Amino acid sequence: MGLMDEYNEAKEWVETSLDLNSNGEASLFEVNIRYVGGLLSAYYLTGEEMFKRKVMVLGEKLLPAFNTPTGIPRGVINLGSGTSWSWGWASAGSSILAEFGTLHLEFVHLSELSNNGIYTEKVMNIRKLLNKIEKPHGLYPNFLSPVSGNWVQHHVSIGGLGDSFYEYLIKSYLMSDKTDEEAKKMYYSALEAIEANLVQKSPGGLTYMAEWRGGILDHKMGHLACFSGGMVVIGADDGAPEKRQHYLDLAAEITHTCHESYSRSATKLGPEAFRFDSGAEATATRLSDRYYILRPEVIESYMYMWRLTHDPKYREWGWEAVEALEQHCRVEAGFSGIRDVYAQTVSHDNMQQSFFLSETLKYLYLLFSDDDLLPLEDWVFNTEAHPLPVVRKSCQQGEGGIHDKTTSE
Ligand code: DMJ
Repeated sequence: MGLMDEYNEAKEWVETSLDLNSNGEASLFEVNIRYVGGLLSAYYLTGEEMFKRKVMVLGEKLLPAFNTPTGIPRGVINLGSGTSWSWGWASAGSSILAEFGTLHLEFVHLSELSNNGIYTEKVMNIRKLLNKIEKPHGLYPNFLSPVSGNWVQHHVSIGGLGDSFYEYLIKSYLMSDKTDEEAKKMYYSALEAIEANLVQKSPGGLTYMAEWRGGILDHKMGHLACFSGGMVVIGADDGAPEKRQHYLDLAAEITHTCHESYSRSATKLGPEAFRFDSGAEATATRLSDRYYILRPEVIESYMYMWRLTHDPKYREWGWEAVEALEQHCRVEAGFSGIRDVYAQTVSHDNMQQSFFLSETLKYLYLLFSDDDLLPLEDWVFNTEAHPLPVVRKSCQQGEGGIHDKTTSE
């Protein structure tokens, strides 16, 4: 973006003030997607060795979390002491699918940069277990025990707790220069199971992805699940040829539904969760679901849909979001989340989440940029929108490539 003063200030801060030894509770998943992903991107975009040194130090500090009987990492780490434990709120000490399933892209790059296969081994071990374990109706439940390696509950969601696991399957394939056949297979089988069990059409004709609780559908879609329009469209080309148009249509329908969740509110911003039951169609029915915390997922799908279809409506929808953000979320010191998207007079929550800068604004910027800015053939965005380069076949590590080495065990 040419913001060199801001960049230099941030670089100086990372160099002198970023504390990688802090004692306290940190989420392995958040540290990975925000810090590891951010540092890797900064390195790849600038070639500045300092970012590489920092990310190498940080990567090593994450490894103790994998010391469990199954190798499935626990959710919480202390970077200072190297101890790790499970989230208190996750039932029976379980680990969460979207957390241990959202490490692959960053860990492959940690192995690439360090020339040390340990990171790739850790994530391939997770994949091996997920491949082996029985899946109800081909679906992946959200909670798994890092001790027994069994599912803990049968709750399945494309939104919170599940979301980026699916995203990382197709992105692992794309980032491997389309060599990671195992990730490809897992992605399309998972999508088939999602379509067979979760994808629904509302009486008003809106396509949505419901949640699944032990076989019973909850007709709700979280804002988080709206990333799936983008996910389905980036995978449309590499599925079975006869399914290509179907995937393009599904991606467009989901993105349309998510846009409806915005356009049916007074602020033209979407709620945290919207429902399709008791007469509701893409609207929140509970007070507690009415907030908007500057999340990116809907705009993320507009960006991918624009890049892959060039239908101008995605830029129009993106611009509607820009206007709504300006009108309702801009405050003196930046931007703030709002407590109720259906109230004309907004109440701010006094919080600017870091994903607003790294994702929401970045996806908007890309939506209005030319396709050759971070082209999708060369870059894959991690789940926090930090761009990582495709690892070209000719550069992959080891005899026969990074993937062959670890899947054969
Ligand atoms: C981001 O931190 C990531 O996109 C994550 O995968 C889930 N959603 C938040 C932003 O909403």
